[in-house]
Amino acid sequence: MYNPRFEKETFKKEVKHNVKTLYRKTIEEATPQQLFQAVSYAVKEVIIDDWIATQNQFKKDDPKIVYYMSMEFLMGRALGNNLINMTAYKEVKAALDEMGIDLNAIEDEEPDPALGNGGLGRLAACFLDSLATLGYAAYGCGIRYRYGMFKQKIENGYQVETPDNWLKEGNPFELRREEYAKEVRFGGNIRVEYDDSTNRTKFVQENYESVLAIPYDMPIVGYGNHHVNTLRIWDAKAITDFQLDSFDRGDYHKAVEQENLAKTIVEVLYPNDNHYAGKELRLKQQYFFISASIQAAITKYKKTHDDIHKLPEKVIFQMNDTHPTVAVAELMRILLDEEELGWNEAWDITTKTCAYTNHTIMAEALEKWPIDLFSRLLPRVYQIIQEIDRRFLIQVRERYPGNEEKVRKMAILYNGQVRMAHLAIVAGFSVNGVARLHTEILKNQELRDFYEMMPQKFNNKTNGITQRRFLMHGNPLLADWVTEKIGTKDWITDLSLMSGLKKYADDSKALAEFMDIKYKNKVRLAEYIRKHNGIEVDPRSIFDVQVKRLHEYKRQLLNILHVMYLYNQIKEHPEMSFFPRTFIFGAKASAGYIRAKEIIKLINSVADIVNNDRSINGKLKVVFIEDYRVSNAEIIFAAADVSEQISTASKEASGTGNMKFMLNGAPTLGTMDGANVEIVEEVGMENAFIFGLSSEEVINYENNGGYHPQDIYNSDPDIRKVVDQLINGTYSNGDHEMYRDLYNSLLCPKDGSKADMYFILKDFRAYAEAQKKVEEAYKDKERWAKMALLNTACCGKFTSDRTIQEYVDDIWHLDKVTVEI
Ligand code: T68
Repeated sequence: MYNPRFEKETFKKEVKHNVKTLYRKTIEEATPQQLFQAVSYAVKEVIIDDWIATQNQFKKDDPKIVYYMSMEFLMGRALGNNLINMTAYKEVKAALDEMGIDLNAIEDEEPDPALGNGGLGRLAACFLDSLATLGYAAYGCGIRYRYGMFKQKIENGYQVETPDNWLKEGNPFELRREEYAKEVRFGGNIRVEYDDSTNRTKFVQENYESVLAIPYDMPIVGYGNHHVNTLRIWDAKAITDFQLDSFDRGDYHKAVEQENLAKTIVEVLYPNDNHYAGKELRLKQQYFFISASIQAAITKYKKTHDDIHKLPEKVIFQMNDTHPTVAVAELMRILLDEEELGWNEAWDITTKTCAYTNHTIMAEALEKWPIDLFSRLLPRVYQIIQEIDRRFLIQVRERYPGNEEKVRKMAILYNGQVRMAHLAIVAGFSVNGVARLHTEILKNQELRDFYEMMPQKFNNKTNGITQRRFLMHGNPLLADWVTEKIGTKDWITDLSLMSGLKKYADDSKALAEFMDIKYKNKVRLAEYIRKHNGIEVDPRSIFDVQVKRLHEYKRQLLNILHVMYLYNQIKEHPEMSFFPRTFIFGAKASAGYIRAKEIIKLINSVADIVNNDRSINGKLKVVFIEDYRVSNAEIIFAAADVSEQISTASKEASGTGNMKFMLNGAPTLGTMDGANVEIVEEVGMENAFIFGLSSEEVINYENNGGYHPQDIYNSDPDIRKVVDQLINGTYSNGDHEMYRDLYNSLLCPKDGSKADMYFILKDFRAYAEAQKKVEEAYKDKERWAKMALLNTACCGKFTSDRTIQEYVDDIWHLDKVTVEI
């Protein structure tokens, strides 16, 4: 047993006790939410012991620590995951059963912490899980947003956003740690002082506004090893007036201003994925959590080490995209102004401590802050960036004498902007992409100049996902079956063992069992859909699933246009053989992304018409799952037959949903993009459905001004019919304007962009053919079962345990910690 406190009678007592002391109630009287809280506090009690033990072990071993700096952590619910990782899920479920409490129902009471948009935030969460499981010392550093990712409602087919007040009932797993608060300063001016006694120039920030950053710690429980790391997310509080400079004391105006700053700074997560909006408050958020986190890391380091020069031996700051990149300048500021080091010493330390991960090549996602805004908000940090840039450009000119074009292309400060990616590359010792193809594109296209000048910095770390959440928790039936078949539970921490399933690829009995589990999971999803959408879907139909953020490059539009095409085919040829299909979508659109919202409306309009057309005998169903998020994702992956990964080649850096589908036995229908390339390499071309332009072809077209979608429209009547249906009222109650913008985007955009930028019509036929192959394959039950099983069997590479081990080996060089209990 993991911990005697999970022993049935002990645990039951604990829960009863909590219900009594927290709510003055009995188990029978408590509401489900109260039961969730009481159970969670009982679990937290156990976690805390391990948490303390882990910290004590750190004190003894003094391991190198990675600080994973991220604006986003899309954690998902904690209760079930913590129980899984403490290997106590089944015991606790049984104990609660005896009390008449259903653990699953209790889990559903937990708000789904959604402090992230999509892949980038969820990757951070998977990484924390793997770091703790592998026994490395790590902190996640982020922001405790009062409101996470908005809740999505669909009203009349349109997305409506409502606030995600996730802290409403209190978060039982967090600890507020007021005593570790740090001050963060914004604005004002820098006074330069010369100190004769030390011969040093001092830079003093004055007339600034400041806030107090208060950390909240959440435990990150490793699997079965008593290792508990910390996710530290910062809240903001006004600095009360007695802490103001004497000059400002009693300045009412200033006091109110600081209250407001504190309140707004952590108010809400920006709901844009792969898009840079350039909002001042966003930059404040970035500096706020970075300054607090770096200060805290330095304080912690100095407690037990007296030589700041050796910081790189004990500390790594990994920057999750450019959002935390201000970290390099903040670290320089602390080393220069507070530790009083010289520039070269400070630069040496910084460039050995900071590393950068790139997650996108989409131009619109690149962070370029206007210099006037940046220098006004962060005057000292800006000065430091100027100096970094000045020194860097000297090197560029040395390397490329007379090549001012290079200087312009590579400068950090250019054209009135601070290019955050350039800063991250110049100051980081490592620059990594998130899938092999993505890293190659970075090296050969987007970051070519930097790669040429500093090739040693560039490396690839193909993303991964945690099997603890996405198989054990999300798909317990399959998890147990895998354990039985390969005869060990060790896949939980060594996913390469999944290859032990390969020997069942031709075993009819095993295949039938595998498909029976899939069927049960489809029934579970069908029930979810009936409850939440009021739509009946047939679990015997093919569940064809595309769940991810809504973005033009991810091409949900291609998917729904193809559904429209299939519907036309069925109507025109009622006699044609057609295997029943359920197309399932789930996607949030950024609140301001109009075209993405039009696509959601279109999907729902098509669903309305198709689902209510009795004449097609339910052959085709379309479902848009409202409020796609981590908790329902677990149910969706488990139930999928087909994994739609159909981004325009070169655009999806990696994708991680693709890996979750694969793990759960859903073959990929996709383009050769991101990690799809590596998925196919693992599972074999014959066990996936690959179609469409290659990334080279796409890049080629792009470099030559695009292509002519009109030609396809003119020559292919099926495609023309579908495209015309966007503006002939078929899906809009006769309204010809509702989808005009989507129609225009394909043929003749009004905003000056290229027609069909994402090659939807270009790839349409290839997609339709690949879909036809899916149907053929599915009709052959054994063949399909074999494909599905082989996907699960070949997914070993895509665990985040492997990814983290690669980061450790190549970039972080952390020490393993064994927590002694
Ligand atoms: C995703 N990026 C990539 N960005 O699109 C995906 N962006 O291919 C990759 O698998 C994943 O990162 C993990 O590497 C994002 O999710 C954002 O969410 C984002 C958020 C704010 C600003 C820009």
